[in-house]
Amino acid sequence: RDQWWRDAVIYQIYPRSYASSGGPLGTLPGITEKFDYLEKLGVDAVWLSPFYVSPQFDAGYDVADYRDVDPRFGTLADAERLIEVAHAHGMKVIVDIVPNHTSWDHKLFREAVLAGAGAPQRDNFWFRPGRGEDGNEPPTDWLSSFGGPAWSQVKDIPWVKGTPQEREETWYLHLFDRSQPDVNWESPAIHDEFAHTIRFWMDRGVDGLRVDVAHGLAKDPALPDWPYKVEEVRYNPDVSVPPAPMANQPAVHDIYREWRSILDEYGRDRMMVAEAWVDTEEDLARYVRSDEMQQAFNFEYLSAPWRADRINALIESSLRATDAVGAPTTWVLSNHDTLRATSRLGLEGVTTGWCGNGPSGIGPDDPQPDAALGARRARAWHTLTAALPGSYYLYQGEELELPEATQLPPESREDPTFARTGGAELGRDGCRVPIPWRADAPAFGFSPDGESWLPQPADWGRFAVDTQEADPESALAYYTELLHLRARYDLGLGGLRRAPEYAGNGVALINYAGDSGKGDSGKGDDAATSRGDLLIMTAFAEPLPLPEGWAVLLSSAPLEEEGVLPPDTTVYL
Ligand code: GLO
Repeated sequence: RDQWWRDAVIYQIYPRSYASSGGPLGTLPGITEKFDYLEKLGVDAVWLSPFYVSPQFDAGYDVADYRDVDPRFGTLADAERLIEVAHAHGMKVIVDIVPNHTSWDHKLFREAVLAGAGAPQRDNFWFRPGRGEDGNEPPTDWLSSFGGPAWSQVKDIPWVKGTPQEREETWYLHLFDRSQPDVNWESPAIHDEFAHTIRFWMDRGVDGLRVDVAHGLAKDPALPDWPYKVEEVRYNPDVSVPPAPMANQPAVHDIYREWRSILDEYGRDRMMVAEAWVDTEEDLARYVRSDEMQQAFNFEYLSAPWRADRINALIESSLRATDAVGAPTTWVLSNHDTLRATSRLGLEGVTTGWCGNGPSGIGPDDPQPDAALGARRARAWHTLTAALPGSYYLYQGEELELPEATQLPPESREDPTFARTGGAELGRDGCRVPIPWRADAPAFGFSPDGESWLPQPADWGRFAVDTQEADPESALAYYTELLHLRARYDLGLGGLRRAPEYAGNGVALINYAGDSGKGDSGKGDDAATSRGDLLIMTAFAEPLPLPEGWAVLLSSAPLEEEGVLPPDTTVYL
């Protein structure tokens, strides 16, 4: 079907933490074994975080060769086999493309450095002389998203030792780790490198691309000072700063138009989804115009606090912004960069962390989440989300209600954020702990060798897939049913209307399944909403005295007490 992504349930796999066929890191053959599990769960597509050749300073988001598989994860033949098996299970495959920066081990960066100051190869990246009398201050005051300055010196790259460059004072730009030099999209060689990469994976049958740091590729060439962190000023109404010279520059859109025309050569069923941290939903919608990408992650939704009025307003405004450009809305509550939803929702006043403001991790000395509260809220919010029209992203382990690992010892942490901030920011390892598959096996069945690159909490047997498969009341059973209900009623293609008659003092939305575009989403009244420590109550009803589909009710009190539930309604919370 064309435009399969419009209502797809897309499951994010973080390869190093999903399933291993040997050793402490997850592998591609390990993932390939799990497509029966994924099919049973009811996902339509998988998105794989990077598995390309990489020195792994940023868990593979530092790519040394975009067109080959890191031997730690397998071989190119393993990737081809994974794609084939996914397709045989009726699932699409999205791979990650990392076009804002390469690894410092990428051929183009090595060539650029070793060619020496002033060589044309240097135009592929951002090399600049330093400021100050001796040139020993960074060229601008920009900050790395992982902490510290966004510039490092050529002479400090480990492999320049013993070359003429070991005395070179020139700086290079890296918005992330110093091992991740930003590429210069003004350079034709960069366009060629990524066009080649996109064709390479499309030729191997990949159905879509997730574009990392999609807001960042174009920089204001004047490189004006800007001493903030992009992530900290996003969605933060308290911070008012001039526009970022390294984010959301108009020129990024030319790049996506170029890529879209490549994708379209392969037919109308290949897609791109933008990871773009921009200020407004209107800015985000510009990435999904008809000649650019098909989707962009809705991070404002993911960054929302636990308040019915905010969540409800975001549902409306998100639908309005994407409707205006004819794109599907995406709904996402977690990924490999944010605190796991079950934990952050169990702490008052904590939102997503890292990209979406807030702490990047939760450590042993921090206030610990109320696990039961967090899991209940996460389940309620997911249930609401699964009932919305558009595409629904799940991060591995959300279906198991895995919590953030909050007790990781400092020496086990690998996220560069931890090292670059001297431990002041914990980083994202807590949401990346390997999946528990079997309660009674070493490393909970993650690897046949009983190893796991991050320690798994000792009590994770209760979250293990086999434990949950044996329990009809488990989170896994619940999410499986949820995804099947969503599919059965075609909710992803539905339209929304408000149903004040069912709202009590909350908000009720009815999804008119299959009635796409006819709902009056975005035009609803501003009915009073509840706030405070609210419960989101979600009801499915079969039969429900409503037109079709189901009702989603946001309410501050149990539905029974409010007397707003139609008779014969099954309440799943
Ligand atoms: C978010 C990515 C993140 C990477 C970063 C650098 O921005 O998903 O995990 O660390 O982008 O590539």
